[in-house]
Amino acid sequence: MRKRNILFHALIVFVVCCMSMGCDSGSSSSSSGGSSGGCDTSSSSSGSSSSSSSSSSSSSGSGSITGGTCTSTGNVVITDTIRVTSGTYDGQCKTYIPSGMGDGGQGEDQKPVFRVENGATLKNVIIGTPGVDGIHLYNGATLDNVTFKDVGEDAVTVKSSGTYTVRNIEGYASEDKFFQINAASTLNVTNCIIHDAGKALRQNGDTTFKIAVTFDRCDIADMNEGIFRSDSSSSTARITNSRLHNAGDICIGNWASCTSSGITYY
Ligand code: ADA
Ligand code: CA
Ligand code: CA
Repeated sequence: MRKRNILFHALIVFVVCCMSMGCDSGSSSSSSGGSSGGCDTSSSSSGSSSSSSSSSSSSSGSGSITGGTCTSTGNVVITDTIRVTSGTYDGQCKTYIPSGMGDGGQGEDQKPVFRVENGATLKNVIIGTPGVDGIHLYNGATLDNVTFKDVGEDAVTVKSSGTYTVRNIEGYASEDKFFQINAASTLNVTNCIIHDAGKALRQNGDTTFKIAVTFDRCDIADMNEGIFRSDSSSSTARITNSRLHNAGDICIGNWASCTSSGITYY
């Protein structure tokens, strides 16, 4: 969140909270296979047909860069982290708006909107304002078709070791980091749009564990610093088939290797 917008966003959240009285989706209990977003006030929105856009096929197999493809199907105000512990959680393109979970600034004590773990998948969600601490990932996970309207402290954090797949993702207005990597891990990102941030990815400062990161088909613009930053001489990063605009340095700090191919500039 850009600082000048904080008061405006606080007002908007207050109004949204008032408008959504009676729509209590704030459970912190775990959600698992086959579940879908709560606070469904539309009688026509059962099942996957309510998603305004499916992530399953639109961009696979093509060279296009679309990022997230949801158009919001409604707001869900949440008051605690939603845990996805197995299977697939389909947010049906609803906009998840945190309340009482942080202000979306640079404080490190904010809650994530979602926690996805143990190989589970989160798909078809829009993260509203404030973006708080985004989405936390543990023990391997997949994100598919996620839009961050206004990134908070950061967008996606890898919290423990594993292999992570992120596809069809986009986010805006990150004051500092988009991806934050806090454990030895493999992260493969395809079809991303990251605009207006400090850096697209940061391995946690002063850590020397190994991460292996790939970005393919990404559109990255307006980074204050650059794309990949690490202090670990054992980590690797590669970006391919992507378009950059005012994106700073591709590689910052220490890496075992940090490479690119198929890059265009606009
Ligand atoms: C900063 C902070 C870390 C951790 C990280 C994060 O790098 O120094 O302790 O909180 O942010 O996960 O956001
Ligand atoms: Ca941080
Ligand atoms: Ca964080």
